[in-house]
Amino acid sequence: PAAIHLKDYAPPRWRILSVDLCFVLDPEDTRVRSRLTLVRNGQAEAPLQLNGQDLVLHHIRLDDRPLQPGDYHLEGETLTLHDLPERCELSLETGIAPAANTALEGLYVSGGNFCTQCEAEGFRRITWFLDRPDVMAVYTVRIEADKARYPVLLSNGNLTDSGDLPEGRHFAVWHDPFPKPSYLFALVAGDLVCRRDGFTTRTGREVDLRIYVQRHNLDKCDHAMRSLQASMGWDEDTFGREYDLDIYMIVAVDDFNMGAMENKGLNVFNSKYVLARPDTATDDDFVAIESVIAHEYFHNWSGNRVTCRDWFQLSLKEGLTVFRDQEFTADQSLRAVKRIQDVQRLRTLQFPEDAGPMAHPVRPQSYIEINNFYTMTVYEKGAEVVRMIQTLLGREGFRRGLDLYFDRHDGQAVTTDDFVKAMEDANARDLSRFRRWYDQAGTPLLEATGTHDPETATYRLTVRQSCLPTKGQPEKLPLHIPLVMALLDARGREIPLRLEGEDSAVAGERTLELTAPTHVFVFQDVPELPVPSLLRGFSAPVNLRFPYTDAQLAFLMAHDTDDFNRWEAGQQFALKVLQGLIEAVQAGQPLMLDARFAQAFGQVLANGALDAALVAEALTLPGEGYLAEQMAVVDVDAIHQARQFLRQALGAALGDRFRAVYEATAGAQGMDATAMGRRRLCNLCLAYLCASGEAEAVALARTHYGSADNMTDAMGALRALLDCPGEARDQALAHFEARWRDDPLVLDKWFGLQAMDAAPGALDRVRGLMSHPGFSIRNPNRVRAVLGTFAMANPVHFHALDGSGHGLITDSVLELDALNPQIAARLVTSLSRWRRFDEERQGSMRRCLERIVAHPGLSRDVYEVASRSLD
Ligand code: HT7
Ligand code: ZN
Repeated sequence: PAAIHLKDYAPPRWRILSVDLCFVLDPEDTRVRSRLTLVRNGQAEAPLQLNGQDLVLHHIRLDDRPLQPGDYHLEGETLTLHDLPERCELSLETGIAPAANTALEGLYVSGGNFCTQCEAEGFRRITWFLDRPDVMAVYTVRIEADKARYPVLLSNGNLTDSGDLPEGRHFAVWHDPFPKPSYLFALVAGDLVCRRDGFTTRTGREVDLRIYVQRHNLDKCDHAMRSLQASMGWDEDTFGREYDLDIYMIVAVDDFNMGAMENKGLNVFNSKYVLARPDTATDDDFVAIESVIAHEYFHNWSGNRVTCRDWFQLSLKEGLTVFRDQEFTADQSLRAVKRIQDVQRLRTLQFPEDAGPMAHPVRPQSYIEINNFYTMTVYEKGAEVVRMIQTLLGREGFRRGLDLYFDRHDGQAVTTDDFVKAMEDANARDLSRFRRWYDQAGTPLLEATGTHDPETATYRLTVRQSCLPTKGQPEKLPLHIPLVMALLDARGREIPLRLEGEDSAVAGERTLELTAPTHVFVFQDVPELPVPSLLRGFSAPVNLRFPYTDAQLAFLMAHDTDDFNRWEAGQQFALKVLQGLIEAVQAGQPLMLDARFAQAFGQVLANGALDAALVAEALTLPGEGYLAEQMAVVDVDAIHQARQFLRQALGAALGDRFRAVYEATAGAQGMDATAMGRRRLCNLCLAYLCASGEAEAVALARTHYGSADNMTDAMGALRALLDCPGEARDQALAHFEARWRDDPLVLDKWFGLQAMDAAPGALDRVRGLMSHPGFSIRNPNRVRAVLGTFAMANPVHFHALDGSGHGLITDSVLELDALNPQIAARLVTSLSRWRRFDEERQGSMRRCLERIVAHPGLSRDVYEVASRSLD
């Protein structure tokens, strides 16, 4: 398949001013009648070329004149018409089969209801169209369907008409006054009920808010509704953005490829990000729902009102919107905890992507299948790039830039350059070097060293930036990097900072701007050797190296005035300890608990002044994936053994303290951030106690499960019991399955828990899960729960030396590819980084990738990931 390149972008040769659509819904044969008002946008001879996929063309008329096959050219996925007048109306009738659509793109059926997913290029599976984001049109949509089976008929914008039709059918007409690209089109029809509420905007307009779900889920919508209202208020207060239609609808569906979709006025959501009751959803689920609801709502401005010119600009809307949702969540809870979680996600998922064969810049240069570029780089690194602009310009400057961006480009399809230009213009700043962040792949490395001269009372901080080559980018240019830092004295106080050449010192932290390969900063009036606190709040998406001693790390763990860096010091200390243990495992030496680390760890546990959520983060050891990233050759077994040993040893050495904190935090009530923090810490203590192997701990976990009145504690107990094979664990798992077998979202948790179980026999367990009556390869949530979890969260068994784990995933990829290429391609990424492993595993993974590439009839999606991985 051919690649599409950013350098080949050309404006559309035709524009579509308005679209009238009429859907006559039928699961097997839906008819879509469309009437497009077209105007030429380029040279007179330019033909009109419309995109279409898996469509049956029934009729075609030009300005009400029926066309014959000779009047147009239909080849592959393109419908071409020559010699059209300057302005014309094209009418088409196409046939589609939603019930047979297992790819979940275009119009499909989920739970017996119709729904659509058009981003990125799904609209072309509905009708022939200029299916590209820089073609924006006004839509009027009529839907006709059987009234008993599909009582609810929805599309974008406002309802303008509805009524009954003969033979038990009915219709609805929706009009969206805002011109939009086709990827924001949506239609839903089905047997749904809605939870209604309202929101009064800051200018006093009433917005009707509706969440549509299946009837049995109506009691799980309160949290989503509150989250929506909070998001609307926050976007007005924080960024001055007000909602623009009279109605905002959300529909929850069970079969969905991603999290949710921001269609104008009619968001379609994976039900996982809508439905929640404290007994069915964990605290993490509640937080994720709030964040995804906010994300999709924020797109109304960052994505819908101002959209992308082409799909290479995807981060224009996604990076900015992730940044906005991160800020929203930070304001609803503890900012430092949110930052820690976002950075963990970036490091464990985005950094590896940026170091592997799928590495690409935030603005990619080419793709074969755009669906493969909804990546951690475009979303999360894109958000970091926006965050760095805020750090460089300050909050007020950033707000000025964003206001200018929205004013200047409202109703347009634009580029990331337009975004940066607005930031520059509103602040009279030059961000030309900063722009390289959009084009350069790879994670930069900052190597810092410090020397103190007591004679002159100066501290020299030297910082060098570099970045390893990535595919197609052998040489990296220096980037513009904000480095937020402070110097701490022996009592942990921030030393006022005065750089050479400055007249006066500034209290607290400051932002150093790195633009060259190396910088030397000389701080004056520093009487004693300070401990530097660098990259505070993770001010740039980079790896930082500074030669801290264990004592300095323990000092920062206890004293750093930046909460993020206090956590980071603990992580770096834990990393050093774990690396030592991994080496000991590899050398066959006995494993010992590092006393200084255990002491520092115990002090955090005993520090009653800290917020419980922050303590829980500090006591969570770096994950196996992050540890793997730090090794030259990944040794999954040694990593697992070392980490399990440290958990067990800490659990045993600090058992009394864990027990005391467990008792002190147990039984937290409510869904506020404080209660959630307490539950998190309580369940973490339980996990350490169980890891210690004490029989008493198993009894405690059994009681914890039995008395849990919420899903967070029930899952906390089950996770802790995973470490304790035996009757208590088996009984709890069996009880959970019986209790929740009719709730798919809860049952996904049960599937996922077992897929991540590292005990021997994992492959047979996963095979067993795949033949469980509740397993369906057609449901993306279930596939992610079983196969996604096994491949991503069970490294010891996924990378079993005999290749059985790789083989299982490969078989599943090929089976899935025929049904849902997007989900299949996601699963292939688990094999991408084969070069990181020992020879045997490399061979096994490479052979799997070769088997995939050689498979006849492979999708573009899977081909692109597998072939790039082998390159
Ligand atoms: N903008 C949405 C992306 C999305 C998507 C993309 C490809 C295929 C299916 C999809 N579903 C949703 C989601 C978002 O980032 O807000
Ligand atoms: Zn988004």
